[in-house]
Amino acid sequence: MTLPNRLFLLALFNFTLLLPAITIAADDSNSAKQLYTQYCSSCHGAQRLGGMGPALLPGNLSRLRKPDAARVIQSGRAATQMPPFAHTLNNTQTDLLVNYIYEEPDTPPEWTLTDIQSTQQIHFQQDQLSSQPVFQADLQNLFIVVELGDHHATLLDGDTFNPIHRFATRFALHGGPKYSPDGRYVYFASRDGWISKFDIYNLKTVAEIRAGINTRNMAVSFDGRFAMVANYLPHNLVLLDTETLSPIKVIPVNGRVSAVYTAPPRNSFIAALKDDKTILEIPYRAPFQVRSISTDEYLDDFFFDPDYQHLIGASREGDRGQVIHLDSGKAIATVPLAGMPHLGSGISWHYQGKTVMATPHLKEGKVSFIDMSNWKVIKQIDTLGPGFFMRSHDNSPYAWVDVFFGPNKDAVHLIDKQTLEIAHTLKPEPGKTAAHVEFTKDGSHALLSIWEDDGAVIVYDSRTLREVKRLPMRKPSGKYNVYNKTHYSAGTSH
Ligand code: DHE
Repeated sequence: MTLPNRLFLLALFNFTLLLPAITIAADDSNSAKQLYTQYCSSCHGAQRLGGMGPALLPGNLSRLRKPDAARVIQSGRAATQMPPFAHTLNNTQTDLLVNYIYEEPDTPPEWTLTDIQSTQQIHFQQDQLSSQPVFQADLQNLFIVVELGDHHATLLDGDTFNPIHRFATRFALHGGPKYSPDGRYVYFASRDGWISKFDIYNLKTVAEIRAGINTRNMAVSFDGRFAMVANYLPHNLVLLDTETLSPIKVIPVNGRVSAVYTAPPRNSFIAALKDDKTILEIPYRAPFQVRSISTDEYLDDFFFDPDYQHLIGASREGDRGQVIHLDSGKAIATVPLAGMPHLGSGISWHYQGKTVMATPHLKEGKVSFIDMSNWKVIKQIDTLGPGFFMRSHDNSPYAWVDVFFGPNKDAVHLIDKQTLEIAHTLKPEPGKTAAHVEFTKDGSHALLSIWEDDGAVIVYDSRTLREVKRLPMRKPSGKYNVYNKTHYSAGTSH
């Protein structure tokens, strides 16, 4: 037998040995698909794009570990329509389903302008609703508190700290809700791409639309007319008319969008991409022409100086930030920032005659302070662990930073804004995650989340640090004050 023939037979032999495995794998995938069609598709959609239940695609499931997904299938999910399947599906079938939903679909899912339009729901016409609020409170000192535990939000009176109204939201909201400039409307984005418009004065969700399959965040223009939605899937930005949430334009981009923010002095939206070294700027006026700025690094996370002249961004993998002058599009500085700075959570304040920005780090227990006039790191301090969120207020002497990750997740540091040292460390409820602070309009009180399913929002007197009130809530995450957000207060997120 010639050598090529022998090699061919050997290959055939090896292939025959592999055959049963391949057949079993193909059977598995067929039966997994059948199981999916039989038990899951009516709620999660035939293409796994979501329906009454969330989308079941690898990108949408990236924060859920496979064993947890198996547990949800077997036991159901509290506070949702997801029933337990333990009596219907055995462990093998459950594992088949889990593996199936974590696999990329054979054909990449699409979500076209027509798909977006087909999901639009106008629950109430704006002119049918009163322009006067149906409750009494300082309309500028209201808070929206997002409760992730059972997918609700609470409207809170920022003077009395009494809840005014609690309402259902879409599943898994993420990112800060955005207010209209007058504070009457608040817009929410869910990880599954649903954008909801809630009329605070009338306590009603007035319009909804699904702008993407896997959404990062959204921004609302300074004049309140437009919303821009940043998506991971599809790879695009979607511009909406805020009145009805009708889509105006779909802007395809190269890869996933890291985030989009509004830049008020520039009258534009600014976005960066995770898979393309590019910043995009889109003005708030038709034809919404996109300007591209090339960068040296990928920008997973970014922040702006107060007048939106510069953007400081960093990649998740890198050990430095880069500063881009937005008008010229040129990189003007590199900032040494190892340990994954969470620049999106950055805040700034006046310190020794200049503006200083502070950022926690997601991989190291430290906070970095950067002089925004020369982009030098002027100080780094150690914390009890990596932090996620930072907040302050012009009237507060402290910048609050949580210790979101690790054994000290129950601690919160208060950094003295003039010494840049930790002045106090609070442990609001030992053993329970304490995170995310937001101030009242006048900065007199700070509201902090006990980020647990049986959690709470704790109201502190922001000077004496005395606990004033504790409101039980279901895994409260972010809290957003109307005045601070609509006035782009330097101590809060934008
Ligand atoms: Fe967030 C804001 C990105 C994981 C809770 N998060 C943001 C924003 C971005 C972002 C870009 C700013 C959007 C805005 O407000 O317009 N978040 C990311 C990630 O890349 C990351 C690390 C991974 C991911 O899976 O997306 C991530 N985020 C989380 C969580 O695991 C958190 C803790 C729980 C959750 O909701 O999923 C979480 N992110 C938040 C919150 C905000 C946020 C509460 C708004 C903060 C604010 O004060 O404005």
